[in-house]
Amino acid sequence: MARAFLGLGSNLGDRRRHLATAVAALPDVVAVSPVYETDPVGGPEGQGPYLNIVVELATDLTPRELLDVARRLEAAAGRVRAERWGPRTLDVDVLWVDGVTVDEPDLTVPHPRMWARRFVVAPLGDLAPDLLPEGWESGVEGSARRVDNL
Ligand code: A4P
Ligand code: MG
Repeated sequence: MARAFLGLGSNLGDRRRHLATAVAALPDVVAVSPVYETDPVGGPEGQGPYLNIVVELATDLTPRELLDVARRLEAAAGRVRAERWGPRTLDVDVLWVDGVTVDEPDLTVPHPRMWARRFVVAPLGDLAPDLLPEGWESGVEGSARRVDNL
């Protein structure tokens, strides 16, 4: 059983419902972070703000199986991939699995950009402050405002 963290984000449609539906369908959930409203990082001008959360799992699933779950949930939310970092109903990223690294063309764990983004670091820090690297504040971009709980 490994501790694993997924990052979920939505900035299209009923954002809260997309997050809640995904969390309800995830296996092995042990904790859900507060909800943060965050300014979009990257992508086209003028896309709306995101709601972001991080979910902790205690799971026997491999990172590859977690990515399959993520893709299924994105498809179920009606996600259409138009442009990189473009607006989406639901994005599910595999952030971290204790003791595991993966470096494959379609799957990198830990997520390569996670420490540079406040929309990940803020909710992750609520669940697992032990994971935050020393001095993370200096390398993090974007804004995150804690709204409430899901
Ligand atoms: N992929 C590789 N490693 C992983 C992983 N650990 N978890 C591959 C999930 N996917 C991984 O992702 C592109 C490809 O990354 C997938 O096919 C998968 O095989 P995508 O979800 O199709 O497209 P994307 O999300 O637009 O691209 P990317 O590069 O994954 O973007 P990021 O880095 O995930 O950033 N701003 C705010 N405020 N909140 C957000 O949630 N999200 C993004 C997406 C940008 N800006 C944001 C937010
Ligand atoms: Mg993604």
